[in-house]
Amino acid sequence: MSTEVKLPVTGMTCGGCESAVQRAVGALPGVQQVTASHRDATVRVTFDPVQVSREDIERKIAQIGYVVGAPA
Ligand SMILES: [Cu+2]
Repeated sequence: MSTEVKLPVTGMTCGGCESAVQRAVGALPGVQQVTASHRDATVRVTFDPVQVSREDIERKIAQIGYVVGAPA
């Protein structure tokens, strides 16, 4: 079982930020693939919704200092 979401994420400014997000979200159980883009301000995540929720993923991104949601 897998589903994909594309989250708007503000605050990533370089490849290092992308790596940090990919590492943190990728470490969650049930996350299969993470692609972060600071240019597009998006994080695309493929995950098993039985093991992890979109809210869990959003919480993890916020924990490491980025803002989930479009810029104001
Ligand atoms: Cu950066």
